[in-house]
Amino acid sequence: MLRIVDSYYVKSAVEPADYPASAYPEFAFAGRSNVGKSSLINLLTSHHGLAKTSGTPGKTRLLNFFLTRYKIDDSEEAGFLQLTDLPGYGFAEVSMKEQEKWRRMVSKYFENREQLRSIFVLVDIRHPADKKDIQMLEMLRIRNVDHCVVATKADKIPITKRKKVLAELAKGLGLRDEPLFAVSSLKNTGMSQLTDFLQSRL
Ligand SMILES: Nc1nc2c(ncn2[C@@H]2O[C@H](COP(=O)(O)OP(=O)(O)OP(=O)(O)O)[C@@H](O)[C@H]2O)c(=O)[nH]1
Ligand SMILES: [Mg+2]
Repeated sequence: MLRIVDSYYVKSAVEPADYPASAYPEFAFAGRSNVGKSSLINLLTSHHGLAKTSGTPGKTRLLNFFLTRYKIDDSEEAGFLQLTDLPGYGFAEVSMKEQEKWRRMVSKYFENREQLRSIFVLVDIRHPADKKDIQMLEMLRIRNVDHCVVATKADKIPITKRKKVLAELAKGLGLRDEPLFAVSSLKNTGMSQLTDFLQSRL
């Protein structure tokens, strides 16, 4: 099992020239504003406050890069991987111009980041499949970027209903062979599926 043992904020950037120069394997977190991207990064790294979280959607406007050190099973040997917190989309009060800026920033990232291993696309488990999420998945498929879908805030749905809700979500999002996980950052559930997924993509 993979465990993240240390994590640091490296920098924020918009343009590829400003991305961190290191070549460690990288994973990014995408999803609507407020879906829980930053909360999930904090939980995966066990580093409260690493990524800024907020009840106000649209806080993260840049690509935020984090460097982490991980260990596997009982091995003393450590490896490095990077996590990127992507700015959220679908925030109602954002102008067309801002949306276009976002689209350009994110597509450049997908196209230029060579060490990018996979994207975690986060969707709120309570909401039916959303057009913006479907577009994000299309954006990744077209560019051949590996990804999985993470249904967040699973604590908001009774466990007895979860399977049905996930099946509907998978159908609504048009998932093919993409893995779908359910997690709760609040209750700290589902995390090992995500670290297993990370490990499988290293
Ligand atoms: N109930 C519940 N609330 C959560 C969970 N994860 C995050 N939240 C709450 O959802 C809100 C948004 O969380 P963030 O992690 O800041 O969301 P984000 O996707 O980073 O948002 P942006 O940076 O605006 O794109 C916060 O109020 C969190 O406390 C969860 O698993 N369960
Ligand atoms: Mg955030």
